[in-house]
Amino acid sequence: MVSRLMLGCGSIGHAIVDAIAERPGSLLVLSDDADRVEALRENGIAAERSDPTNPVAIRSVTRPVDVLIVAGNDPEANLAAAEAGREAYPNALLVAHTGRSPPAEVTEGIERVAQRVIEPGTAVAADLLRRGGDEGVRLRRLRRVLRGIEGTLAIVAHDNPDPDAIASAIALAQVAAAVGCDAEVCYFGDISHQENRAFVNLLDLDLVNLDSADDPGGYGGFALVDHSRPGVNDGLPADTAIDIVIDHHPPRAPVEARFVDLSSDVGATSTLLVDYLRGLGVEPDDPVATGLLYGIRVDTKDFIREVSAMDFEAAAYLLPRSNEGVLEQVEAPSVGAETLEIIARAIRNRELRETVLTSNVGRLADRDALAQAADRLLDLEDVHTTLVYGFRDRTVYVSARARGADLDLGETLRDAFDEVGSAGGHAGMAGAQIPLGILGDAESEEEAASLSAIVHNVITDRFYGALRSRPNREPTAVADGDDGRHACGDGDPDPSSDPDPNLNRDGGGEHGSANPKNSEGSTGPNGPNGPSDPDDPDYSDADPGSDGEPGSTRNGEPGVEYAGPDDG
Ligand SMILES: [Mn+2]
Repeated sequence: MVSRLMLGCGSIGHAIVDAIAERPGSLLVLSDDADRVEALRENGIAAERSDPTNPVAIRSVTRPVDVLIVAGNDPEANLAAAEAGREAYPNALLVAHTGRSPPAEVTEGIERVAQRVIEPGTAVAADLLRRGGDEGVRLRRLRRVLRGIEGTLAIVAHDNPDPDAIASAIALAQVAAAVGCDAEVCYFGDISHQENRAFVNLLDLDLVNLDSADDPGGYGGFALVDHSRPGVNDGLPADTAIDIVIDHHPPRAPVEARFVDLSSDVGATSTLLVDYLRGLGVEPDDPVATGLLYGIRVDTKDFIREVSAMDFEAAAYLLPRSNEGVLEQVEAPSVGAETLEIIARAIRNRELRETVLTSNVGRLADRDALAQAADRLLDLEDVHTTLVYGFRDRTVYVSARARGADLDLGETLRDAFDEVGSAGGHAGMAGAQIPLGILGDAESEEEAASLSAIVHNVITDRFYGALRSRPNREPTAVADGDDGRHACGDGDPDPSSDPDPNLNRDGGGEHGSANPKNSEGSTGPNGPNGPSDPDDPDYSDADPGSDGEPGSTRNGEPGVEYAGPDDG
């Protein structure tokens, strides 16, 4: 049983408490906030009032501690708690949250004492579940089981294995080799699908095709990947003693093995294997990385089916290590390398505030990828709104998505960006463009980085500012001084029926971005998945006579534009 001690309990702490409440093992929370302790106790969580930054107070907890979790909101307090926790329990696995907006020295200090660091923006349940300490315990256990195998370990994929099963098996073989365990990747049945065959051939994988008539007794141990029971979807005798099971399918019957990882909150077993490789410090070789990436893509249907934050992170990790050329030969990829790179960057740079995710992808080669990134990130758990942006050709491009009808994104983006550029779209899907003027001529990496930082500040300040002043899409009420803007969209959750949003604006002095190909026009019957990119209205192309547009009049004076006051 894992014994966990939490030091400080902010919003991340609560998320972790919720995530591990159902898990085996114990949890005790130390906090100096009497109200918080009271609230936790009312919810049946063991909590004590004590100073979480005092080693003596921490040590006075009279039970063994396997995992220490530092989870307050305040960065400095978290650093102090991490150091105190490390001093009190030198051998415990220390998982520490940096707190909100941590200064660099806090992050560095925490990285010095903690084995795992939870950075802001990773507050996704599946993530926390693993990072909340269980992962470290799991890694040690897997290593122990692998080391204990005498002879050769048979890593068995399910019958007629798919890429996820094959990739997971070869990845586990690499993990086994790294800890000194000899392993063979095996399967029953055929690899019949031509893409799967090409996959095995191009990666030059060494797989053993077993026959159920064979006696499997020659192996020193058995691991099952991408399925969980011997004799069910594989050719092993049902009474085979299993050492390791790693699978992402919810089991239909109890699973018995010395090591079991059944994490059904990820889209692919390959994602789980990425976690083991990273956790154990095993750098995946080229076929393993390529195979795992392909496994994730196939199992999540290119990141649209049952995809989790961990799948995206795993893909982002694998992408630079994998051989894109091989995958291109295996299939005609429906997501190009460029697009995947933008999506990966969007994942890596994501910032999450409650349910709103923003991400700066920096310099763009392909702006169509923005819309796809905004779409995909909306699949993340607990994310209701996404805003992804980047820049190219002296222009910042913004793409945003929302689900649920309580926010009108088109209006929000107009509020946020019309003053400095042009914006359009409807409730669930919107875009904006902001000219950078000469500021956009960043040539060197350094200039691009500082430009990226400026863009980040401007976009997030304006967007969150607009969100605050327009928190909800009220079905009937019209906010003071806001007359007209809601007139057409009110109470109508179906964005495709919104007429041209620009007509909502009263023309006096304020120039709507009169754009004939705005998103409403292009969503029509095709809906959000239509062939045209609905949210990136190309205002400048469509409207050559845009001199009067607020955005373009400021073209030449970006400094003034960005230093200017926010929307009042
Ligand atoms: Mn699978």
